[in-house]
Amino acid sequence: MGVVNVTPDSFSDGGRYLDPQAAVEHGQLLAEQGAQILDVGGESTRPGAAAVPVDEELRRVLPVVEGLTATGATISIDTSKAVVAAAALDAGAGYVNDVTAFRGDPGLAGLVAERGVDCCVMHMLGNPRTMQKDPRYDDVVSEVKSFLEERLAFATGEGIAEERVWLDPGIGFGKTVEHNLELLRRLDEIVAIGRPVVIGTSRKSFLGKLAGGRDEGERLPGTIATNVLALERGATVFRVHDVAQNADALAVAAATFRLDVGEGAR
Ligand code: HH2
Repeated sequence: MGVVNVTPDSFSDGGRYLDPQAAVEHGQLLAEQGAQILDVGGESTRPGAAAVPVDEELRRVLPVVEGLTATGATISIDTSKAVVAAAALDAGAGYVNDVTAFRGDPGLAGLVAERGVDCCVMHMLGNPRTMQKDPRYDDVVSEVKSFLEERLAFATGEGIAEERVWLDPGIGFGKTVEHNLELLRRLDEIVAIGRPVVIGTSRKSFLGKLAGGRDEGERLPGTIATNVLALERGATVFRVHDVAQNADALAVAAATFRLDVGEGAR
């Protein structure tokens, strides 16, 4: 899954693809590099990010969803708003990625059910404005697992077919460095829920801290290390900014583990 951030303030590439044409070209490049899904988002979720009004989010993402759909790409819309998701699905998106796991907008789960599309529900402690302020768990893995099981039950209760739901432990969303590492170390426990697991470590700050203080552009080696470990523990979707390098690393790792990484992977 390649990240296409149409935002001025995303933590690692804010402002680079705010122009729709630049975002479409970037998405096309990621698809050529091996991304099977392009995750288009118009609202940053970085700690402390400002909320984006619906009209502005629509203005950012719709031309990009339309432009990338025209190239034949599979599009995921990274939003928590039902109005934005509905417009993106109308414009050709086929997948909804909601970092609030259907807690942000009461209409979103029903929309996903009605349209019969795939969705990703992610764990987050609190909200982006508060989540990194002293997050605490008794056992981060069992608490994230219980949350995802509860959200899966909620989604199916809203009429979404279970086979349409993917799960994401939400690396960096209300987690310390040690919480992120524990989730990666014991990712098999999340995989055991029985749904595909999405993992999003790409360029995140814990990788910079662990490598002695690397900034966003220098976190690719750490990203690859975590993705290879997550693959070995059963993750199947890797949300990344640097598709070419992650795809190569995952292809080699998958061949070594004798895993089938699916059609389109090199
Ligand atoms: N991480 C980000 C955004 N959306 N969705 C899922 N399912 N999993 C993630 O880990 C995830 C996500 C944050 O990364 P990015 O989009 O690059 O940054 P920003 O939120 O600042 O735009």
